[in-house]
Amino acid sequence: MPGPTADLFADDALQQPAGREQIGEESYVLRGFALPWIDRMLPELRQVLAQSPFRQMVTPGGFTMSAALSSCGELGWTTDASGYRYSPTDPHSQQPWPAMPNDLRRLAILAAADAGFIDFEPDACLINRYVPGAKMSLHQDKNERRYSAPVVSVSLGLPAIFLFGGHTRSDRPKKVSLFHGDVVVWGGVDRLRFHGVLPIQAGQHPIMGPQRINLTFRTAG
Ligand code: MD3
Ligand code: FE
Repeated sequence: MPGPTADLFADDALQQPAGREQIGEESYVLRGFALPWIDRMLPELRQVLAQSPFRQMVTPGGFTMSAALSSCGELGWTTDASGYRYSPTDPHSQQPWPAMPNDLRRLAILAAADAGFIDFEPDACLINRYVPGAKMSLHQDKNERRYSAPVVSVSLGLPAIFLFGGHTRSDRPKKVSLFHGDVVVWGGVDRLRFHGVLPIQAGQHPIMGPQRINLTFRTAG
């Protein structure tokens, strides 16, 4: 019989706290990580959206994106006929984007650290809103100046099936279900993998209603 110092941590499964799932070499789903933060996040999110409301953007190819977007932080992401880019101002108001609220920033930094990325300094938070039927086609995120920082995403509301592809568009993506309160951290060798979101299924979330909101924190500048 093992003694009192039996090797509790010999089992690999015990090395990772329950709720952390590795989905790539340097990517992790932190199940429910944001749940204790929801009550602080939602009023902050509401304030950001009062200043920079969701809008549907048009890609350089002339397609209207089905997800509606906003941003907060020093930089926000926009797209129009002339291309994709980060900008310090909201093109609608021509004012700076709303500041990144404190709790949102702290949550992103703690999640990054939990996945092993210490000293994450996000300067941009993109906010995507999906109504049922909205999706995001496979793409890479390449507008950030450096790829050394991870991307942290927080899922709120209706569930989504996230597509986690490879380094070429034709690599068959893995499907990962994401639920309200889940946080995902992507970094290192996974940072430039293709990814997307399948069309959101109709439904009602008890807190968020008939929508999914995704926040992605990045170091863009
Ligand atoms: C993996 N958003 O805003 S979050 C995006 O659920 C975007 O709204 C999706 O893709 C959403 O660009 C997915 C996850 C995400 C974001 C950036 C990544 C995953 C990533 C960058 C590299 C690898
Ligand atoms: Fe993306």
